[in-house]
Formats: sequence, structure tokens, C-alpha cells
Amino acid sequence: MARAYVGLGANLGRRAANLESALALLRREPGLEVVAVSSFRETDPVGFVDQPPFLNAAAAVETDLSPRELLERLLAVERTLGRTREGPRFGPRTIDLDLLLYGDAVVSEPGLDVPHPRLHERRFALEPLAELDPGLVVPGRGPVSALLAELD
Ligand code: PH2
Ligand code: MG
Ligand code: MG
Repeated sequence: MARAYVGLGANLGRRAANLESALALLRREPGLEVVAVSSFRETDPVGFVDQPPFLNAAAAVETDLSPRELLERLLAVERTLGRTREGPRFGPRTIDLDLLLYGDAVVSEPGLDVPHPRLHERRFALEPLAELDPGLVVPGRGPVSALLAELD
């Protein structure tokens, strides 16, 4: 069993409902258990700034799935909720599920980077993680608390 962390984001449609729907679908997935969910927080868009504010959260999951299998499940849930991939990179989306951390694993393969390659610089992803586990460490980067302090 591994503990993984999933980042959730939405800035189109009924944002909270979209996050709740994604969590409901994740809870129905075999091979993983959602063990904790952070609060939902509104955040200013990062990367592509001319878009509506996001609602962001994170979920802790216990899983037997490999990082690749877990990523595939996340992408399948996005598709079930109608996520399309047109529009600009970092642009608006109804739902985004990102594999942020998978235990202390460091994976760099085509289409799969864990920890998430931009996690350490994204307050909207780090803050929900710190809420779920204040002692969490991003492999290769350091404690979430220290990464957040560097962003101040
Ligand atoms: N996701 C992005 C790009 N920018 N900004 C915020 N605040 N929250 C996000 O989830 C987000 C973003 C690409 O996935
Ligand atoms: Mg994302
Ligand atoms: Mg994504």
C-alpha cells in the first residue's frame, strides 16, 4: 500500500460540485481508498492569468495501484466528468486531477512525473497538502512547510 496525494482544481462551471463529483468517482474506484480531503480554497490563476479563479483542494489516497495506474484512473475520472483538452496550456478547466505525490517515489517517464514537476512552486497545491499532513515531504525538494515558506 502506498499513500498518494491528488490535487484537484476547477475554474469552470459549478466548481465545488465538480470537485465533489470527482471525489465521488474516486471513492468508487477499486484499488484505491480516499482517506482524507482538504478544504476547498479559492485561488488566483497561476501560469495563464486571464481566466476565472480556481477552486483547489487535495485528497490523500491509500492505494495498491502503481503510479501509472493511478494516473490513468485520474485521467479517466476527468474524462467521465467531460474534461476536454482543447484551449491553452494551463487554461480554464471544469476539472483537473493531478498526481502530486506517490509515497517517496520519484518517477520520470513519458507522461508521468512524480512528484508533480511544478508542485514545489505552487501555493495552491502545497497549502492543501500542508493541511492534510503538516509534516509532508516532497521527495527531492524538502518539507512542504519549507517550500511554502520559500514562496513568501
Ligand atoms: N492549474 C493550472 C494552471 N493554473 N492556477 C490555480 N490557482 N489553480 C490551479 O489548479 C491551476 C492554476 C494547470 O493545471
Ligand atoms: Mg494541474
Ligand atoms: Mg492535470
